[in-house]
Amino acid sequence: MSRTRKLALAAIAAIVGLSFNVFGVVPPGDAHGTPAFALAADPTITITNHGLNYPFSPAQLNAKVGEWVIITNEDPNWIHSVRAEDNSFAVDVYPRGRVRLIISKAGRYPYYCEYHPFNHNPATLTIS
Ligand SMILES: [Cu+2]
Repeated sequence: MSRTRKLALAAIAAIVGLSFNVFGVVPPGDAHGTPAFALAADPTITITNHGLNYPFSPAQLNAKVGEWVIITNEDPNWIHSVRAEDNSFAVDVYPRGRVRLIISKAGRYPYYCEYHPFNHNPATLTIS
């Protein structure tokens, strides 16, 4: 195996190690996760640390039913969550961690961080 290929496999392993699947939206039988690594094209919510503010970016994200939604926490210090206001899904994302969410039901899902409810911007995930 070439050195380049070994490095590529190590990089993929590192990404997979940081990622895990979350089941979103009841009924659970309709939600599913697949172990894999994120692609650049996946719709992504990024959480960053700006002092006392931890913006969700973009504030409005559109995705399709069954599509991977990647949540990346670039904050090196704090765990954050993405919890739908209607409790359809709730995921914790560790510092510098990444979670993949698959939502099986179309809808408009305003969400928040349960750990810092006043330090994030209002944000919505719209699934069509
Ligand atoms: Cu938070």
